[in-house]
Amino acid sequence: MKFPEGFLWGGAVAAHQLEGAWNVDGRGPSICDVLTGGAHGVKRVITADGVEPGKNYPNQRGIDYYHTFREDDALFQEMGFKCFRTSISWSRIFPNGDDAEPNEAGLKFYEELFRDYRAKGMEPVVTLSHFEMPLALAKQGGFTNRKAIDCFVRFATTVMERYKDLVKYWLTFNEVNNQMEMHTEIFPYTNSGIIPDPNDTPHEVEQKVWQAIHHEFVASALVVRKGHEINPNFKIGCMLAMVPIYPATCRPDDVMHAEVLMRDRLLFGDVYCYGEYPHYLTHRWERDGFDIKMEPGDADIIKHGIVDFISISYYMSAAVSADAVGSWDGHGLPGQVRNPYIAATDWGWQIDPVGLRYVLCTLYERYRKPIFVVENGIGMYETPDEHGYVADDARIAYLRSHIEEVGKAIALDGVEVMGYTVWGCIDVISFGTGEMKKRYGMIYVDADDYGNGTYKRSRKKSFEWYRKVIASNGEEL
Ligand code: P53
Repeated sequence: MKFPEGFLWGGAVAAHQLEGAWNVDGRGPSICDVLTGGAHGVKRVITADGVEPGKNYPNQRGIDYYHTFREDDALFQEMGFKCFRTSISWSRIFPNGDDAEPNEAGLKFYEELFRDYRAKGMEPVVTLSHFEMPLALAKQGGFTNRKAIDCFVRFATTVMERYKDLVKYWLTFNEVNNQMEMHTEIFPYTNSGIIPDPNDTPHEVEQKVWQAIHHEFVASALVVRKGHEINPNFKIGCMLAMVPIYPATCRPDDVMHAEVLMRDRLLFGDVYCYGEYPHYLTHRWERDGFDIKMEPGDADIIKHGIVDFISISYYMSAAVSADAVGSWDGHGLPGQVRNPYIAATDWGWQIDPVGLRYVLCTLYERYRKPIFVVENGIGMYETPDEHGYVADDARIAYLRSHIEEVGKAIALDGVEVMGYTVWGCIDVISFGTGEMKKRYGMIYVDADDYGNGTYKRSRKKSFEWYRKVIASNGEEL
């Protein structure tokens, strides 16, 4: 298995899932600070009016990385990371989103953080928006409000200016396509700051989501353009959650159903990479009676803000049957069925390494742009021994099989892959459930779902395994 020279091996996290320190040094509350902890099958609750007494808000604590980053980074360095992906918490820089001046303490924090990555030999890969809108902006409609474009572009240009010599790789909106699950409240909320309104009909919710998406496309394109002005060497990418959708059978109705649903992912790549709305989307808006407000210059902005590369998260695949659509309960995909050929995690995520090669091929053939796998990993329940050691063989098996498929995409299919970062390389708060016990790390963190524990870090078995993978540039799997 040959990986290219300079392949960016590393790990990935997001500010809201590990920094904690939610109300220090001038930081304003963000949308994730008012999300309660849930569990598999127990939804996280959005308390957008504020913090409610007696409720558990895990993102306010994270794993306290705000205070421990130097020591944690030293562990990443020990594994030999070539890069490290994190996000900038928007409300550390603009506490309310529309403040007149940025918060210097926040800017200083990320300057120290990015300097620390560089000092430890890790190239920073920075997500600008990873479910971290300032709560104050969400209360004004989030990205449904055109004002959010200006606020986001100002935030992005402020940090791109400040870190222009420290950061080269930027990602705009994390997993922007999650919100296509429009009626699962958490997705429009975390992608776009849309606070659920119980009075909205499904059609009204959908109208809001499409409007927000349009504003995000404009914002992203402006950021790509301005970023290249700030530093022509910047590489600015989009970020898609790539869960490929397979037809449950080769029955033509199933194939067509899967094809139509895949548009909900590919439409984002189409706009980011081709610079215009695909026909199937504009047709769908017209067909279904959506009225997306656009300003005269928007099409031109989108045309001239094409991304340099595509980044993806990859965890699982899905299968759909045209027959099951009628029984759809509004969660997950319409007609989603279990794939009998593959296993699933304890959270029901279907493990499919070949699907990773499949999406790398699909995206490269369609867009011909380099692809960066910026999230891949497995969430598991884990109990360490008395030394904090976890023999996480299942994680090693998961990562190995997925890295093998990345290698095949490079060696057999000729796909240009820039790098690979393991999601939650240190245990963090799960995004979907808010749990600590859904662990992804190669480093164990002694903390539970309610913030009890010593927060001590310890190396799992996968730590040494991944160190060798990186040291051998992927040859020793
Ligand atoms: P958690 C769904 C499908 C694929 C990726 O997720 C997803 C989701 C949302 O649950 O989210 C990404 O922690 C996201 C990360 C997140 C990670 O996957 O729910 O970008 O913030 O932590 C894993 O198990």
